[in-house]
Amino acid sequence: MSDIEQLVAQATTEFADIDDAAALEQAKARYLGKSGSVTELLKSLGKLEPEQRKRAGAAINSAKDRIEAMLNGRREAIRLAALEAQLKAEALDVTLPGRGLPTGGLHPVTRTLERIEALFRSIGFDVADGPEIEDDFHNFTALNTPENHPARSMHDTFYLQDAPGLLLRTHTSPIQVRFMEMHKPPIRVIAPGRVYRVDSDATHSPMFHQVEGLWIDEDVSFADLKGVFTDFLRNFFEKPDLRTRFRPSFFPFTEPSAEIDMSCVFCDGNGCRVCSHTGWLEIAGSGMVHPNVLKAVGIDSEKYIGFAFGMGPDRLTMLRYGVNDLRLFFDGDLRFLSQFK
Ligand code: 2U9
Repeated sequence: MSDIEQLVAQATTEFADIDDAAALEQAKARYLGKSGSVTELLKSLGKLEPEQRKRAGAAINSAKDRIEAMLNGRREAIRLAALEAQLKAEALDVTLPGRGLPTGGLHPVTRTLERIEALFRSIGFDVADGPEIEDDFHNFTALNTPENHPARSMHDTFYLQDAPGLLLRTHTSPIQVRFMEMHKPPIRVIAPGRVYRVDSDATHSPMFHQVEGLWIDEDVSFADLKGVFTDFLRNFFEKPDLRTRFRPSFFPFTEPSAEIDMSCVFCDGNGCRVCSHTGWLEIAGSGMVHPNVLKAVGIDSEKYIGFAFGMGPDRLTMLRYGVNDLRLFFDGDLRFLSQFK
């Protein structure tokens, strides 16, 4: 075998053993590089006779072409092997179940608040809000609550230590006081929001929610209160046969005042554990707005009259979903809360 053919045979075995791209390029340099064996052979052609040079040149060029072809073949094989290895390493099992997108949900009390707002909006009420830090006037004085009233004591109300006269609102009534200061009758508004009292046990939380409502006009009567509130409860609980009863009561800001009971939504009034076998559940307070309250906000109490009511959406949520501990709503335990998604 000629030197040239020997070189081709040598390259063939050498290339076949290489399975690394960088090593292959180094091997290439040994044959085709500036001082590679094939290049050296080409350089030596100059020393030959023209006839010989022609034959040897053709043979070397053919060897060079074959070595290049082998190189290209090997390069492609190495590239494919690397790709294969990568695909194997990064293999995806498309039959695995997806991880899923975690979805959030509204807090059950928020759902109740939105439901109450939608129902009252549908009969023409505005929805108002206001500050949770209130002053003495809007939380108590304007609401006909005298200086010596027990609701004002440190025992019942959170006062701000460094801001005399400021406190955490104990009801959402100050929202309506502010609304009346800014609007002329007719006024139809509900006031949902967080309120605060010094109180904490299984049925009381220092923070809880209220929704109060107010309708002021020239000829609003107690009959309107009964109609509006009974209709609201029937829609809220989706029970067209739900009944209400109004029991005389006392609040400083209404006169006359009444507690509102509704027929028990668990036994339809027949008596069960939830309603202590009475058939009735206490659900709200209400009354005709006291003339002193209208005077405090500059509304003519001779010309205008209205009703007000107040209810606890936390309790409404417990009754709607059958939850028996108020604290579950405020503990932030997702095992409980995610059931309401
Ligand atoms: C203005 C005038 C009068 C709102 C009223 C009640 C009766 C009441 C509580 C019951 C338990 C709310 O859920 S609760 O904490 N509310 O009993 N609230 S009348 O009367 C108003 C409000 C605003 C200007």
